[in-house]
Order: sequence, then structure tokens, then C-alpha cells
Amino acid sequence: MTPAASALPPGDIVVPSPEVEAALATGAPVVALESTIITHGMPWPRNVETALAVEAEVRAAGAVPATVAVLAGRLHAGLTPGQIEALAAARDVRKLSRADLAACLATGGTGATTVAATMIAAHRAGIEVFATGGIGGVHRGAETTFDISADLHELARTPVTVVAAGAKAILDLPRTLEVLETLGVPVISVGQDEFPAFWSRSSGLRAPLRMDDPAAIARAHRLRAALGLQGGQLVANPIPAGAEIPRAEIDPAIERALAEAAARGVAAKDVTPFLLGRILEITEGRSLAANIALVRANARLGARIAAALTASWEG
Ligand code: PSU
Ligand code: MN
Repeated sequence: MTPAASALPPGDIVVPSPEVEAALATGAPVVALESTIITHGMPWPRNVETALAVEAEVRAAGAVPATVAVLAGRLHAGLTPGQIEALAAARDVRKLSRADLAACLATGGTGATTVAATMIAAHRAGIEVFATGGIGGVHRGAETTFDISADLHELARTPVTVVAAGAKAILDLPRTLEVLETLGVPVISVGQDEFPAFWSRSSGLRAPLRMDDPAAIARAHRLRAALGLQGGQLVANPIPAGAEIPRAEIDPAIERALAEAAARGVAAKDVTPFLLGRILEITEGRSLAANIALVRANARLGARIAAALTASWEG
């Protein structure tokens, strides 16, 4: 009897769905998806509809979706529709980042994974590509609050290629790009030179890198590993043109939401969900429609990169 060992779950720490397990065993493309966007990023029932639609996008593009979450102390990569629905409907689900993941497993809790925690789970499971909406970054006013998302540090250390529509425009985008550069994270825009700003295609900032071909992005992923470099890549995919909210229209909503967050003293993990919720109300749902369109587009691109990773080197 070794009490310490018996406290650990049998097998690997990440529990793949049968579909994900089969795909990984045969080298078929798999795309990880996060769950904080379901529990903290969108209201019911659009959250569950979106989660299922995003999975369908991955499948339609020829890859297997692996939505990541902690359910009753087990870290899952690949959920059933019923599990996604239960998570989306649950109240008081924890928001798990690098700091909280093991604690949630240890206490048998249920939690949704952020970009950082989803990258950790994906990597442990052997999944190399992950699609989401927008990563966390340097918050405005970080010079006094020190609020910088753990997502940035995760990109610097965990070798997963993350497809996002840039960083959310509620953040300080120039400083977010500066920190990513300091951490040695490749930031690759797709289809345009500019770094996209989540709801808008334009941020006014040039992305450090541009690659329009998913196969080149896949090769760069492999070459980073071959060079012995830690960490992943951030692929910045602009929101589809027909779905975007131009900056001039979204900026006033962002300013208002930020002022309200400051007035109410919203801090730490609550900042991003609060801002997303208020911007949705202020824009009367337009921000949510844009968010859904961009996540779906990112799922499609993620599937193409995952397919290229499984193809030959020339692929
Ligand atoms: N993208 C979205 N909606 C979200 C998030 C991303 O479209 O809700 C979540 C992600 O899980 C990301 C998190 O990791 O917000 C960032 O939170 P924070 O700023 O507290 O690190
Ligand atoms: Mn934060």
C-alpha cells in the first residue's frame, strides 16, 4: 500500500474521450477547445449552442474536437454533448488556470479551463493545436494592478499552437505584444499584416509575423521543437469581415465597461468575465454574435493546421 500513489488516478492524468483516444492513436488531427469561454465567456443557452457548433466546425474540417474541462476531479480532453450541456448549465463552475488546475483535481471539483490550463491539458494528452476566441493578456492599467494573464506565460513554456482572433480589445494590446516578444512567443497573423483585435480585424498594430499557409504554421511548430525551443505559437486569425464590429463602434462599449469595472473594484479572475458580460449588454448582443463567428472561424483554421501537422513534411 502506497497511500500517496493510490491517491492518484489510474492511467494518465488526462482522460481522453474514446474518439480523441482513437484519433491520437492513429495520428489523426485533433483540435483542443477550452471551456472557460462556455462557462464564463457567454450566457446560457448561446454558450452551449456555440460549444457544440465549434465542435461541428472542427469535425467538418476533418479533425476531432477535444473540449477540455475538469468534471468531478477528472481532467477530460473530449466531452460528450451531455457533458458540455451540464457544464454550460452549471453554476459556480471554477475558472481554472495553471495555478488552480491541480487543486481542483485534488478536491474533486468541477472547473472550466482557460487558455493556459487548456494548453497544459492538451500537451499532456499529446494534442498540438488548440482553437479559442481570444487569449488573455496585459490588462489596461497593469502598471498598477499587475494584472497580466497567465496565458502569456503558458504560451512561453508549453508547446501548443493556439489559434485566436488576437487578444481581446479590452486589453492593452501594445503591451500584450511587448510581453509576448519578451517571452519569445511567435505571434503570427493570418491573411493580413495587422494584429487583429478580437471583435475588429484592425488594431492599428503590426503583427510581428505573418503566415497565410496552415502548412507553414505547422512546419514552424515542428521547427521550434527541433530547435529545442520551449513554448507554443500564437496564431492570430482576424474575425471574418462580415461579422466584425469596427473599432469605432466597439471602443465606446469597451471604455464604458472598463470604467464600470474600475468603479466596482472588479479584480483578478473576475475582470475578463465582467467586461465580456457588460460589453454584450452595451452592444445589445452584437459582441456575442461576433465572438461566436470568430471562434468558429478559429476552429476551422485550427483543424487545417492540425491536419497539416499530421501530413508529410512537404504537406
Ligand atoms: N476568449 C473568449 N472568451 C473568454 C476567454 C477567451 O472569447 O471567456 C477566456 C479564456 O479562457 C482566457 C481567459 O484564457 O478568458 C483569460 O482570463 P484572464 O484575463 O483572467 O487570464
Ligand atoms: Mn488576470
